[in-house]
Amino acid sequence: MSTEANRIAANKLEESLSAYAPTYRKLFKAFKSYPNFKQLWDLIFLIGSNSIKTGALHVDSKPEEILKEVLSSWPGDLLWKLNKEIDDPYQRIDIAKNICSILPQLKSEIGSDLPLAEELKETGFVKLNDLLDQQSLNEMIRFFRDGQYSAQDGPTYLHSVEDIVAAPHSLALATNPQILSIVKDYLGAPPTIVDMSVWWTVPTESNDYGAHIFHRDFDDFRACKLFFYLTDVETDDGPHIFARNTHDPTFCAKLIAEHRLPETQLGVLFSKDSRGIVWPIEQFFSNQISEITGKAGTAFLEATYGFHRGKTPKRHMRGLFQVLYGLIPYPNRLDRFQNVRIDSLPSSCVDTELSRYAARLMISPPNNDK
Ligand SMILES: O=C(O)CCC(=O)C(=O)O
Repeated sequence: MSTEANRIAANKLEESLSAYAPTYRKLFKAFKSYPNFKQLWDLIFLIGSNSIKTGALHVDSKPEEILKEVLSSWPGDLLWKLNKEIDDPYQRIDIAKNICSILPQLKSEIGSDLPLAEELKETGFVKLNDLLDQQSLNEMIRFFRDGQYSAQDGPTYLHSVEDIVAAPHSLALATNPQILSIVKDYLGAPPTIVDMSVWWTVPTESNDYGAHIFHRDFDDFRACKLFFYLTDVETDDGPHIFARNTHDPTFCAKLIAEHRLPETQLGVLFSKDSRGIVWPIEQFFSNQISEITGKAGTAFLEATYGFHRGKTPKRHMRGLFQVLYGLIPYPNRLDRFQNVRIDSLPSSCVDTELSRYAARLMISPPNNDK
């Protein structure tokens, strides 16, 4: 395009972005108190204009396309930083609601699984049964056992995301209609699979590995994870540990009041990922904490904004498959999937609008449908 054509197109786009301003205002309302709000707002217009030049946006692009483009550029990075920086749990809830209000409304084909979603909302945890038959489970375990690790982090050995997506049944699990329906109800919007991981944790004497210290995850303003064991896990085999209800600031505030602690302690309990806080989490939440043990194939959904950790295995190695569901495909998440390209969901998946949306970061064409 000539410079003049670029300028005209940019002006037109700016006009059309202005028309969507109320949507963006709604999204960024909750950021108003944050000093970077103005910068974020300006960036959206800048990105919108620049995107014309790269051909990523057209003057008649739909609002969802504009939003995707905008979120996958600088403002997406900025949002990511805000997500990491904003500690106030009530402000986070407010922001999550605003984000949900502009995401597409997709129906779950099997309807809502309300009791399980309610349990997840209330306690931050819900157990799932019979996700894979024995033969499928064996196929999946064999694939990872015979596969190559691509990285090591402390006592954990990780598989690449490319291998995980290629593994038998992994996408069928990640897009399981019951799971997507529960997660959709929990998030308040259709879930996006923003990460998948598989790791093996080997027995070790040391307890000072980061994921084995109680912490909160700041993956998105609202997110949750599917955990799926690839080995039998008893108490000495590194079970996952969760403190129920600790994702909920109202619950934590009530407990603080019951313990006659100052209200300001709530801020301490929700500060950053909380790994650094000197707080007797084990004692304070003793009634909430449980180890999740079970056979290979044991599965649960968890709001990992609540306190959780892995227990250091002392006996057998533990295999864990995880899917992270979030609201926003932040740029760093897009990077995770950049080498993963599938034409469509494999035949083992139930192909619905919701499952295609959830898996869209890995479905071709690259860079077009994010
Ligand atoms: O290994 C575990 O069970 C801990 C996992 C964890 O901390 C996480 O996924 O954020």
